[in-house]
Amino acid sequence: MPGLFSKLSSIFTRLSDSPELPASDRELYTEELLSLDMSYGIVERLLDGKQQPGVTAAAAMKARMKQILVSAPLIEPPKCGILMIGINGAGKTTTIAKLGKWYVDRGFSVIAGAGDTYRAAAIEQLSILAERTGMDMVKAMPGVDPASVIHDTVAAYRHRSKDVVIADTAGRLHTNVNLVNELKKIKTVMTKAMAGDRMATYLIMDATIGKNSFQQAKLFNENIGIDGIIITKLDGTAKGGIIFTICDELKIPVVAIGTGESVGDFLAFDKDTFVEGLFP
Ligand SMILES: Nc1nc2c(ncn2[C@@H]2O[C@H](COP(=O)(O)OP(=O)(O)OP(=O)(O)O)[C@@H](O)[C@H]2O)c(=O)[nH]1
Ligand SMILES: [Mg+2]
Repeated sequence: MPGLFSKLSSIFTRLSDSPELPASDRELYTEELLSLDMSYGIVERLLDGKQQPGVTAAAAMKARMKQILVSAPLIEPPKCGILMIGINGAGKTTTIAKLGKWYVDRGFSVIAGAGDTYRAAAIEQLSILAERTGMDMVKAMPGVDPASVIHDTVAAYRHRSKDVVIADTAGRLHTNVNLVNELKKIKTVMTKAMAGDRMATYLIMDATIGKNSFQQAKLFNENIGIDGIIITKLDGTAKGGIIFTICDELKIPVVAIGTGESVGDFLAFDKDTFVEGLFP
C-alpha cells in the first residue's frame, strides 16, 4: 500500500480494538474523512452503519467500505484489447505505458496504437514510452483518421500474434459532440476489428480534478460505454478518499490506479486488498 493512503490508514488504525466507535469521536472522524475527499453521504454511512454484536468497529468499517467500493480485475490476456478514453491531460498515454509494462512484466506481448493523430507530439510521446516499456507500436502521420490507425493496430496485433492491443485516443471534452462521435466510431471500428476477442474500454480519470469529473464520466459512459476506470495522479492529492466517492457516484469498477509519473507507478485495484491494507 503506497504511503499516499497513510492519512486514510491512520484514521482507521485507531479503530482496531474498540468494540464500537465512541460517540465522542464521531465529530473528529467526520471531519477527518471529509478532508480526504469523501462525500458526506459516504462518511455518514461509514460511521453510522448498524453494527452486529461481537463485531469490532474496525471489522464493521471494513465491511462497509467493501460495500461502497467497486473493483474489477484488469482485462486478462491473451487475446484482448483495451480502448483508452478521457479528457485532455487525464493521463491516457502515460497510463498506456504503465499498463503495457504491467502486462509485459507478466510475460505478455503488447502492441499500442497511436490513435491520437491530432498532435505529432502525442505520437512521439507514445513511441518513446513504447520503446521504454517493450511494447510494439503502430503509428501514422498526424492528421490521419484515428479510427483507421486503430483498425491497422488491431490488424498488426493479429498478424504479429500479440497478446494485448491498447489503443490511445486524443483527449476530448465529454461535451464536444463531434469528438464524442469520433470516439464512438473508433470504438465501433475497434470492436469489429477485434472479431470476437474480448475488449474493454477504460476511462482515465484525474483524481486531482475532484467532483467535476463525475459528470464527465457519466456522459462518456452513456455515449461510449465504460467497462472500468483508471484513476490517475492519486499521488497529487493525498486524498485517497476520492476512490470511495468515485465508486459510490458512478458504480463503475475501478480497475487500477496511477500513483506517479514513472511507468512503474501503477497498481491494479482490488477493493478487498485495498481495504485490508488500510488497517494494521
Ligand atoms: N503525478 C502524476 N502525474 C501523472 C500520472 N499520470 C499521468 N501523469 C502526468 O500527467 C500529464 C499528462 O499525461 P498524459 O499521459 O500525456 O495525458 P493524456 O491523457 O494522454 O493527455 P492528452 O493526450 O493531451 O489528452 C503528464 O505530465 C504525466 O506525466 C500520475 O499517476 N501521477
Ligand atoms: Mg495522450
